[in-house]
Amino acid sequence: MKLKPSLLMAAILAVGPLGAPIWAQAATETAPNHSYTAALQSMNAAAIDFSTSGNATFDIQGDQLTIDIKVEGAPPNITHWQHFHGLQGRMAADCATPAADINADGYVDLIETEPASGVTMVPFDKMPAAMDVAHGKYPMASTSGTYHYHQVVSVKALSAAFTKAFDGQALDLDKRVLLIHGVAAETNLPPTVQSLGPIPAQVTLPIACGKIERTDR
Ligand SMILES: [Cu+2]
Repeated sequence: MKLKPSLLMAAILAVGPLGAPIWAQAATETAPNHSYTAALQSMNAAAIDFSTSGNATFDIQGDQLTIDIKVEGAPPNITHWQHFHGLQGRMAADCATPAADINADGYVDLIETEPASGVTMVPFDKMPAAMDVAHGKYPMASTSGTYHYHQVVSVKALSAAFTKAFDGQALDLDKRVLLIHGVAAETNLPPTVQSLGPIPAQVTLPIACGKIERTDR
Protein backbone atom coordinates (compact mmCIF):
# COMPACT_ATOMS: atom_id res chain seq x y z
CA MET A 1 0.00 0.00 0.00
CA LYS A 2 1.20 3.48 -0.84
CA LEU A 3 1.04 6.21 1.80
CA LYS A 4 -0.35 9.53 0.61
CA PRO A 5 2.29 12.31 0.86
CA SER A 6 -0.06 14.36 3.06
CA LEU A 7 -0.41 11.46 5.54
CA LEU A 8 3.35 10.93 5.61
CA MET A 9 3.85 14.62 6.40
CA ALA A 10 1.32 14.42 9.21
CA ALA A 11 3.16 11.41 10.65
CA ILE A 12 6.49 13.30 10.62
CA LEU A 13 4.91 16.32 12.30
CA ALA A 14 3.39 14.11 14.99
CA VAL A 15 6.81 12.60 15.81
CA GLY A 16 8.49 16.01 16.05
CA PRO A 17 7.04 17.27 19.35
CA LEU A 18 7.42 13.82 20.90
CA GLY A 19 11.06 13.58 19.79
CA ALA A 20 12.07 16.91 21.29
CA PRO A 21 11.61 16.09 24.99
CA ILE A 22 13.61 12.87 24.57
CA TRP A 23 16.54 14.83 23.15
CA ALA A 24 16.23 17.50 25.84
CA GLN A 25 16.15 14.85 28.55
CA ALA A 26 19.33 13.23 27.25
CA ALA A 27 21.10 16.60 27.22
CA THR A 28 20.00 17.26 30.80
CA GLU A 29 21.33 13.91 31.92
CA THR A 30 24.80 14.43 30.46
CA ALA A 31 25.17 18.03 31.66
CA PRO A 32 22.91 18.90 34.59
CA ASN A 33 22.87 22.56 35.64
CA HIS A 34 24.58 23.04 38.97
CA SER A 35 26.27 25.82 40.86
CA TYR A 36 29.03 25.65 43.41
CA THR A 37 30.90 28.09 45.64
CA ALA A 38 34.10 28.08 47.62
CA ALA A 39 34.99 30.52 50.40
CA LEU A 40 38.75 30.96 50.44
CA GLN A 41 40.48 30.98 53.83
CA SER A 42 44.11 32.00 54.22
CA MET A 43 46.86 29.43 54.63
CA ASN A 44 50.34 30.12 56.02
CA ALA A 45 49.28 33.71 56.72
CA ALA A 46 51.45 34.22 59.80
CA ALA A 47 54.52 32.69 58.18
CA ILE A 48 54.35 34.69 54.94
CA ASP A 49 52.74 37.87 56.35
CA PHE A 50 49.93 37.85 53.77
CA SER A 51 46.38 36.91 54.65
CA THR A 52 44.78 35.78 51.40
CA SER A 53 41.01 35.50 51.14
CA GLY A 54 38.32 35.50 48.51
CA ASN A 55 35.56 33.48 46.97
CA ALA A 56 34.84 31.45 43.90
CA THR A 57 31.80 30.36 41.96
CA PHE A 58 31.47 27.50 39.49
CA ASP A 59 28.33 27.58 37.41
CA ILE A 60 27.35 24.78 35.04
CA GLN A 61 24.71 25.61 32.42
CA GLY A 62 24.46 22.94 29.76
CA ASP A 63 27.96 22.46 28.38
CA GLN A 64 29.32 25.69 29.87
CA LEU A 65 31.23 25.81 33.12
CA THR A 66 31.74 29.43 34.14
CA ILE A 67 34.45 29.91 36.73
CA ASP A 68 34.95 33.12 38.73
CA ILE A 69 37.65 33.35 41.36
CA LYS A 70 38.08 36.62 43.26
CA VAL A 71 41.11 36.94 45.49
CA GLU A 72 42.42 39.63 47.80
CA GLY A 73 45.32 40.00 50.20
CA ALA A 74 47.60 37.82 48.06
CA PRO A 75 51.28 38.54 47.52
CA PRO A 76 51.15 41.30 44.86
CA ASN A 77 52.59 41.51 41.34
CA ILE A 78 53.19 37.78 40.89
CA THR A 79 51.22 35.04 39.15
CA HIS A 80 49.36 32.65 41.40
CA TRP A 81 48.98 29.01 40.55
CA GLN A 82 45.44 27.85 41.34
CA HIS A 83 43.81 24.48 40.91
CA PHE A 84 41.22 22.23 42.28
CA HIS A 85 42.80 19.43 44.24
CA GLY A 86 41.11 16.19 45.16
CA LEU A 87 41.36 12.68 46.50
CA GLN A 88 41.07 9.58 44.37
CA GLY A 89 38.12 7.21 44.70
CA ARG A 90 35.18 9.59 45.15
CA MET A 91 36.20 10.66 48.65
CA ALA A 92 35.63 14.28 49.60
CA ALA A 93 38.74 16.43 49.98
CA ASP A 94 39.08 19.09 52.65
CA CYS A 95 41.39 22.00 53.34
CA ALA A 96 44.49 21.21 55.36
CA THR A 97 44.63 22.73 58.86
CA PRO A 98 47.78 24.04 60.60
CA ALA A 99 48.05 20.54 62.16
CA ALA A 100 49.06 19.28 58.70
CA ASP A 101 52.53 20.80 59.28
CA ILE A 102 54.00 17.44 60.21
CA ASN A 103 57.64 18.52 60.00
CA ALA A 104 56.81 21.50 62.27
CA ASP A 105 58.73 24.04 60.18
CA GLY A 106 55.92 26.57 60.50
CA TYR A 107 54.61 26.07 56.95
CA VAL A 108 51.90 23.81 55.57
CA ASP A 109 53.54 23.07 52.23
CA LEU A 110 51.98 21.51 49.14
CA ILE A 111 53.06 17.97 50.04
CA GLU A 112 51.67 18.33 53.56
CA THR A 113 48.22 19.23 52.14
CA GLU A 114 47.96 15.88 50.34
CA PRO A 115 46.39 13.70 53.09
CA ALA A 116 43.47 16.16 53.43
CA SER A 117 43.29 17.78 50.01
CA GLY A 118 44.64 15.11 47.67
CA VAL A 119 46.59 15.89 44.53
CA THR A 120 46.67 18.71 41.99
CA MET A 121 43.93 18.04 39.47
CA VAL A 122 42.65 20.87 37.24
CA PRO A 123 44.48 24.18 36.71
CA PHE A 124 42.50 27.40 36.67
CA ASP A 125 44.66 28.98 34.01
CA LYS A 126 43.90 30.18 30.47
CA MET A 127 43.04 26.64 29.29
CA PRO A 128 41.81 24.40 32.12
CA ALA A 129 40.84 21.57 29.75
CA ALA A 130 44.44 21.35 28.51
CA MET A 131 45.27 20.30 32.09
CA ASP A 132 48.86 21.50 31.79
CA VAL A 133 49.50 22.29 35.44
CA ALA A 134 53.18 23.19 35.10
CA HIS A 135 52.98 25.37 31.97
CA GLY A 136 49.58 27.03 32.31
CA LYS A 137 49.11 30.79 32.18
CA TYR A 138 47.86 31.72 35.64
CA PRO A 139 46.42 35.05 36.84
CA MET A 140 48.63 37.79 38.22
CA ALA A 141 47.79 39.72 41.37
CA SER A 142 47.62 43.51 41.21
CA THR A 143 49.93 45.78 43.20
CA SER A 144 47.30 45.62 45.96
CA GLY A 145 47.20 41.81 45.91
CA THR A 146 43.86 41.33 44.17
CA TYR A 147 42.78 39.51 41.05
CA HIS A 148 39.65 38.29 39.36
CA TYR A 149 39.92 35.13 37.27
CA HIS A 150 37.05 34.50 34.86
CA GLN A 151 36.93 31.60 32.45
CA VAL A 152 34.28 29.67 30.54
CA VAL A 153 35.09 26.03 29.81
CA SER A 154 33.30 23.28 27.91
CA VAL A 155 32.12 20.71 30.46
CA LYS A 156 32.46 17.96 27.85
CA ALA A 157 36.06 18.88 27.00
CA LEU A 158 37.07 19.25 30.65
CA SER A 159 35.33 16.04 31.74
CA ALA A 160 36.94 14.09 28.88
CA ALA A 161 40.44 15.35 29.76
CA PHE A 162 39.83 14.77 33.47
CA THR A 163 38.49 11.24 33.06
CA LYS A 164 41.53 10.38 30.92
CA ALA A 165 44.03 11.82 33.41
CA PHE A 166 42.35 10.46 36.54
CA ASP A 167 41.43 6.93 35.71
CA GLY A 168 37.78 7.28 34.81
CA GLN A 169 36.85 9.62 37.66
CA ALA A 170 34.14 12.27 37.26
CA LEU A 171 34.79 15.96 37.94
CA ASP A 172 32.75 15.74 41.17
CA LEU A 173 33.33 19.43 41.96
CA ASP A 174 31.65 19.13 45.36
CA LYS A 175 34.34 16.69 46.47
CA ARG A 176 37.21 19.07 45.62
CA VAL A 177 39.02 21.99 47.19
CA LEU A 178 40.25 25.16 45.50
CA LEU A 179 43.87 25.96 46.35
CA ILE A 180 45.67 29.23 45.65
CA HIS A 181 49.47 29.17 45.67
CA GLY A 182 52.50 31.38 45.48
CA VAL A 183 54.75 33.84 47.22
CA ALA A 184 57.35 36.08 45.58
CA ALA A 185 60.39 34.27 44.16
CA GLU A 186 62.73 36.11 46.54
CA THR A 187 60.79 34.96 49.64
CA ASN A 188 63.06 33.17 52.06
CA LEU A 189 61.68 29.73 52.83
CA PRO A 190 63.39 27.07 54.94
CA PRO A 191 64.68 24.11 52.90
CA THR A 192 62.18 21.89 54.72
CA VAL A 193 59.33 23.47 52.73
CA GLN A 194 58.59 20.80 50.13
CA SER A 195 57.35 21.25 46.60
CA LEU A 196 56.55 19.25 43.48
CA GLY A 197 59.69 17.99 41.74
CA PRO A 198 61.87 20.83 40.46
CA ILE A 199 59.20 23.52 40.94
CA PRO A 200 60.36 26.11 43.51
CA ALA A 201 58.47 25.96 46.83
CA GLN A 202 57.73 29.68 46.42
CA VAL A 203 55.51 28.80 43.42
CA THR A 204 53.56 25.99 45.07
CA LEU A 205 53.28 27.18 48.70
CA PRO A 206 49.53 27.22 49.50
CA ILE A 207 48.26 30.67 50.47
CA ALA A 208 44.49 30.02 50.52
CA CYS A 209 42.06 27.13 50.36
CA GLY A 210 38.31 26.73 50.01
CA LYS A 211 36.12 23.64 50.00
CA ILE A 212 33.90 23.59 46.92
CA GLU A 213 30.25 23.17 47.86
CA ARG A 214 27.15 22.73 45.75
CA THR A 215 24.64 25.53 46.26
CA ASP A 216 21.70 24.66 44.01
CA ARG A 217 19.88 22.44 46.46
CU1 LIG B 1 47.12 23.66 43.39
